[in-house]
Amino acid sequence: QLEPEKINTMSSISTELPLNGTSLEILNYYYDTVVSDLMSIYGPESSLNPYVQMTLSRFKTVINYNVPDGKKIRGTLVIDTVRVLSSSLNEDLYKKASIVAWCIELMQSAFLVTDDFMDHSLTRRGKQCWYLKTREKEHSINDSFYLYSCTFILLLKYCPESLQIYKLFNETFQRTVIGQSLDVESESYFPTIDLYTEDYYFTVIQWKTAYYTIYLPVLCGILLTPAEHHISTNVELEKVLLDIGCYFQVQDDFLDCYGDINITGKIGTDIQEKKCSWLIVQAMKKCNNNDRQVLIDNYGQDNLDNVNKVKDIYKKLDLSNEYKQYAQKTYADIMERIDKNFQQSKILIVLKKILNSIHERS
Ligand code: GPP
Ligand code: MG
Ligand code: MG
Ligand code: MG
Repeated sequence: QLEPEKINTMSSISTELPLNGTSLEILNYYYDTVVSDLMSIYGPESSLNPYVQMTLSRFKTVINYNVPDGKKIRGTLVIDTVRVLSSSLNEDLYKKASIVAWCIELMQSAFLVTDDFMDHSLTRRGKQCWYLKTREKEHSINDSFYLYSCTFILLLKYCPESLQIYKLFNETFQRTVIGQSLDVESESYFPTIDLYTEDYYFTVIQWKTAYYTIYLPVLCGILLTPAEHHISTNVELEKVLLDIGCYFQVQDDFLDCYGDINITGKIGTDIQEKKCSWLIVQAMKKCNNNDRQVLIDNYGQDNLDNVNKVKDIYKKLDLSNEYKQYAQKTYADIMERIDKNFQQSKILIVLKKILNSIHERS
């Protein structure tokens, strides 16, 4: 049974488009439009087969539980990009950008519903994971399909002319699925955890996280801005966006072990799940033979004692400090590349804004 008080209805959003508000306020303004479009796609409620109506109403609950409560980093990034690049901002463009932004948030929620099931997680955004809320866990697979299918309904309605955006969504979706497969199959490619490599790690996170988290929103923002301001996408831009995305996932791996659950809203499972996480890759680089054996014996076991033994080694190796150094260096390196390569372009403002907001997050 769902707890009604936990279902977000976003009832406090403004009734007028907050043109001078933050990108998040603009995004939130269009939430009701998105939900009502999705609910009326098969015709008015009165003419609908009652069973289908019942199901759509259940899917409304799925959307309200899984979509609106996140930080919406990806969604706001689309609007931020459009705001920086376009000099002829109008209500139509804001609406289009916001709908595309919600499409990314819908895709993200589809990923999270499935990811939490696959990772045996318990909480997400401070609430129980969706697969623990459905009558049977397996129903969440279909709910994830539903959430993803919403993106194409909305893209077709609001961007019928943009084949490029469809292609980008589809390709990004598949890249993420490939990344997720690498993530969950790490154990079959590397029989013991001391064989996990940094090269493998960065391949996994680029594919499972960086494309959909940073590359997709910024590219959507670029594709949505009128042609006269068009930024040509180039190899260096792609590299910087993906590297920011990888930094984001390294941080996510760090927070899986060291984050405050009240802030992250999720309880980490990377150690139990034997993930090829940034922390274990660093631990393997730094540890002595004794520590290595303790890690091999205890990593990947769903038991608090085993997990604590792994955490003790992380502490002994001072991995939080290792992370701090990595974060400072990565931030400085990417900032330098942004300054060097994008001085002539408005995209510089977007890139610095994303990098700074990620660098500051906890
Ligand atoms: C982040 O991994 C990657 C995803 C959420 C992509 C999932 C892709 C699918 C095709 C299902 P994570 O497990 O570290 O994220 P979190 O820490 O938020 O659970
Ligand atoms: Mg997960
Ligand atoms: Mg995962
Ligand atoms: Mg994680």
